[in-house]
Amino acid sequence: MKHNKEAVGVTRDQTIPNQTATTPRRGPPSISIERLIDRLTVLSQITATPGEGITRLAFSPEDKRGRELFITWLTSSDLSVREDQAGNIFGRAPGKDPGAAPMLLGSHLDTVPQGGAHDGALGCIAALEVLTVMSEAHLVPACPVDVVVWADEEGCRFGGGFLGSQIFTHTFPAESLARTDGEGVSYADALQSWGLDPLRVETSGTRTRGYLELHIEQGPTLERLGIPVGIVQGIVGMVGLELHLEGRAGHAGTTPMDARSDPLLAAAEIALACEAMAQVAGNDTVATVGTLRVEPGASNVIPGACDLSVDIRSGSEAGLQQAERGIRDAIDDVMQRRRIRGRVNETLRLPPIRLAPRMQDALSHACSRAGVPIHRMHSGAGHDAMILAHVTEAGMLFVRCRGGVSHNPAEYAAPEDIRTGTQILLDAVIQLTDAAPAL
Ligand code: HGY
Ligand code: MN
Ligand code: MN
Repeated sequence: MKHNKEAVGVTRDQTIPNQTATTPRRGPPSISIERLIDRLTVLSQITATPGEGITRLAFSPEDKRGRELFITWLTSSDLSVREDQAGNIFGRAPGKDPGAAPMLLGSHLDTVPQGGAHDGALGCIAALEVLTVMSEAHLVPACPVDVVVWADEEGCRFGGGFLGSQIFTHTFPAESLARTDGEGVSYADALQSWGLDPLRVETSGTRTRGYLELHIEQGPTLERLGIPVGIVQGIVGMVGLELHLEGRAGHAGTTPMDARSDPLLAAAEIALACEAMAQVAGNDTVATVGTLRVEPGASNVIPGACDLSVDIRSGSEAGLQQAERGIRDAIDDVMQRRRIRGRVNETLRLPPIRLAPRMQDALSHACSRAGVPIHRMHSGAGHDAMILAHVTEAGMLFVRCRGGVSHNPAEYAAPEDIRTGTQILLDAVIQLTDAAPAL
């Protein structure tokens, strides 16, 4: 299937020509944008919600089919494939010294419900394209290079997320394996049903030379600046909470308003408090109630219980703490005033992190050589790179996406931007792995 050539509508004069004249080193070989877009298109057809976006929730049949397809591509590119006990997939090019610490390039294939075709998938397919082109050009890295598919990055099914990369880096809270999805299936059950035992992940996993991830920006900055790619300097910190609120179910018609303990109204006040506390914390602090489940869920029954999620993020630890404190205080106040019982569970706590200067520099040199403006920026989205950053030098390259839209079927990145981003990733990998022509 040929990719559509719909442009993003950015005219050349909007881009900021690169000022730094560097002596052009022979550029990297050319990636195949046709192969990359075809793979992205074929993969996007694996979804639980055809016609309504991409849905491949972690450890679902669709996730399994997407992974199996990707494994056929890894194998057909002569990469040796292995899967660890957390469900992470590694496709390896051995390099000149197969015993050296590997360079990792990756992202994720699981999606949010009714998401887009690029979030995660683009990074995996671009990483594979990089290794494929290096092999076709007989460019041999000094060390092994792994294309990595991290398991359950999104965390939509069990809450939290970053399961695979956290288990790989031994930063996953083991008690989270008991968390269950909407059907009562636990993380541990889901992993076990795939024959996986995350507590047996081998310890050698954290010996790595570095990590790079290409990802759509999922925000409007690059499009607004008219720049195709951005180099990520840092990623926001995140706190995830899950609230279970209990009141008293009752008859919608016969229960006077002043005799009610309605958990849904408590949830409504809490959601508004999240908005207010994020605004008070300012800067780039955000807070979101993304899920709400009401029981028993009938129009003539006052809700007896409800469950809701709270997602808090900030580029600063102080902003994150301030927003979380304000939201927790509001939760306590609302529950007391409305005679609501319940509990607040933490599903995720990740500090804001800075990405490695060495990775940023490799990406910016590659931008220079490609004649592409160098734009350093922060990420409001969480990524596996923020987990890898705890054990190795991690870097990220963003690709412009139309309208900044993501976690939405309308998510889209133009082929020419994908080509630019993948070429820059390729050049950075050649630099970072001292790749040289095969003798
Ligand atoms: O939630 C995030 O920022 C990412 O999409 N997992
Ligand atoms: Mn996502
Ligand atoms: Mn993602």
